[in-house]
Amino acid sequence: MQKEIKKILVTGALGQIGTELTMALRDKYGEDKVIASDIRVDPPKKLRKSGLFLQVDVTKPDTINQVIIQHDVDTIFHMAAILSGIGEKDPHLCWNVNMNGSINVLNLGVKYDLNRIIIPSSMAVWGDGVPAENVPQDSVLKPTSMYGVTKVAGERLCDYYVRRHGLDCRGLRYPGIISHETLPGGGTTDYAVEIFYEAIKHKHYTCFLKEDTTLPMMYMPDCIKATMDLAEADYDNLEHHSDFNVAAMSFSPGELAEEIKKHIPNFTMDYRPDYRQPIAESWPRSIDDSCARREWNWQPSYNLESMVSDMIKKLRMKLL
Ligand code: NAD
Ligand code: AKB
Repeated sequence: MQKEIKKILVTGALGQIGTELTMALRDKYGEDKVIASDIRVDPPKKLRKSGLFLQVDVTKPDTINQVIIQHDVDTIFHMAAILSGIGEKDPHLCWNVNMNGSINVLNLGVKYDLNRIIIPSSMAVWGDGVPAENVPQDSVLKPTSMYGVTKVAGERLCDYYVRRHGLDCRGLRYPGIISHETLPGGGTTDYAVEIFYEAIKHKHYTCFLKEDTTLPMMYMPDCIKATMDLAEADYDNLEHHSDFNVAAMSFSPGELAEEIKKHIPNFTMDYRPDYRQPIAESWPRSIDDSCARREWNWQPSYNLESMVSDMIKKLRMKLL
């Protein structure tokens, strides 16, 4: 029988996903059951007021070790990472945080026989040799970015710890995540968040990807649901562990701009592709997530239309 989740540590809790995940975990398990941590020490008020926040650098195993012992942590949601854009500018930092951070968390998982560890992966695991449409669960993994290299190695590492140590480690390959609470942290899909801020504030956005670059994307409520549902899924039903494909919608910058124009008719967009264009071109246009649907009943709630409408409503309340 699977053990209940009792005390959670979230690493990278000040990031785009970590901030909203921490609040959702506190709602579900109780405010005193979820410790937020990050290398940064500037938590937003909501996160600071709702529970404990600690500074933890995941490249330093002693600091994680101390938190596990002092607070009786049994489950880690490991969200600390360096994303694709910053990773290409500083590949060494990307390798250090993503690989050493993950192996530190996994080693402590074995040392303290932790209940469960959730480590996200990304669509960045794909590169040369995959079909552009409906890339299957089990496919060739030849990423061309340093971030992608660390994500493939991270998945293989987690599955190794499952097999070798019997550690319950789970992960999903998020597509680009769109949200209105915390700005994204330096990825290739960040345009799909920045565009909303600029459309509402200035009615214009200069996009760093080409107009027709279609990528898989997901709205934050679905990302949080996927992460928490996978964490609670019955272990015996899981054939995969660290590398679940998950999908929700796919669109290009041009298609996103057209959808935004339905709400902001005078919005305009131009295109100035930069170093992130080749990264985006190395990723597939759409993803087959049938294994996640079969093994833990994954199903997204938002499509392009409902995501855009909700983003504009929420950001108008925040910005105007
Ligand atoms: P983010 O960049 O917004 O946040 C990462 C957080 O990690 C930041 O708050 C940063 O301060 C922290 N951090 C960096 N170095 C650290 C260190 N040494 N020790 C502790 N904390 C450190 O990232 P995110 O978007 O929230 O991503 C969370 C996870 O989801 C990552 O594994 C990422 O690869 C994955 N993912 C995200 C997306 C997306 O679109 N946001 C898509 C696919 C996968
Ligand atoms: C990035 O663009 O780096 C992330 C990701 C898809 O992993 N959003």
